[in-house]
Amino acid sequence: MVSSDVRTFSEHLKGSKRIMALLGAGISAASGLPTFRGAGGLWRSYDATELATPEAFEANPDLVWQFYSYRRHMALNAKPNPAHYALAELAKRNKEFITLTQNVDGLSQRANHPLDQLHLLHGNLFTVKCTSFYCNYFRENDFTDPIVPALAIPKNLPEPPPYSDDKTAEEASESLQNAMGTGEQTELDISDERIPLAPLERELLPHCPECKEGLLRPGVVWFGEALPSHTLDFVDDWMKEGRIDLMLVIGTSSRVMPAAGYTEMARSKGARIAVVNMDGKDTGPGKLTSQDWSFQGDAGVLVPEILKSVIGEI
Ligand code: BV8
Repeated sequence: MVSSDVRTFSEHLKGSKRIMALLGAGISAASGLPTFRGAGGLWRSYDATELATPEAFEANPDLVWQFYSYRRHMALNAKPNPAHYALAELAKRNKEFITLTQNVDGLSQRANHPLDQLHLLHGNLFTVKCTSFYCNYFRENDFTDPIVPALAIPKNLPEPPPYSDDKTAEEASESLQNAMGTGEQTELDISDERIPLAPLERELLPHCPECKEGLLRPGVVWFGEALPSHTLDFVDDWMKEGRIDLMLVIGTSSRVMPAAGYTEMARSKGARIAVVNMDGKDTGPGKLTSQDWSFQGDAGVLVPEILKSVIGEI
């Protein structure tokens, strides 16, 4: 029977050197960022995993950019939570601890996690790169929000929706404003599918300043794209260096591969597994045993708690 005993976990943690953490969207939920599956994994009426593909970008670069511009905006307005800070503190105290994050929100970086111990499996919302085949332009730490004026989060509804016979444009717009409760001039929540999104002309989207032709895209790994080879190689080499004492699996549904596969690999290198997840059923691939731990609840609360014996109060 898997344990939820913080005391036995703390004992093992204090005796552990080679530790790996795999992070998912759940660690940033406490910072107010939606997970991929939290709301059924939807963004407006789209399955987020369907927007995070090269095909979606090819077909509708404006819609995909509105999805990413919204997530950049949300991430920039979010703050790292105690779980991000706790892992950063553990990394500062143990140079043999590495964090693999599936998240692209930049919150671990903003919690001052040592960057040489933080590995981004799926890229970063704040890296952008050119999509022209022959152009290698990219830039990191692009925190401009919006990245281009056309992607600004609207503060009021676009042109009144086409009105039906029995309503004037003003009446139609008023009824939509009322439905949205957006009388005052605040940012609209464009993740709400009731907000009409105006299609954007291609030339209004971010373009490459180097080749002048290519559209820029978010520097994230889309479904169907390979993960960064330097990251995969680093993790493979780190795993080969010897036995792993502990694997922390925090806030992930462990559904996305190859990231989720690292838990089994760590287990095969002797790691005891500790899962932190709001959903007690999301315990990752493979079966947890009595040698492992499952802590159910908010990572923002639990992670600093279970690491306290080594990092002290966060
Ligand atoms: C590749 C960046 C090959 C973009 C992302 C093997 C088997 C099956 C499928 C595949 C396979 N190998 C490859 C695939 C296909 C695919 C895949 O895995 N599909 C899935 C859907 C089945 N994988 C790929 O395409 C990968 N590429 O394999 O390439 C290749 C090789 C050579 C050449 C060409 C190709 C690329 C995958 C990367 C996709 N990009 N992100 C973006 O973010 O927009 S993945 C994206 O979704 C996130 O980064 C994240 O990784 C993932 C969502 O997962 P989670 O983070 O776990 O989030 P989720 O919402 O699912 O779960 C949240 C969890 O938190 C839940 O458990 C919840 O209970 C918990 N929680 C909620 N609140 C809290 C909490 N826990 C604690 N506290 C809380 N408060």
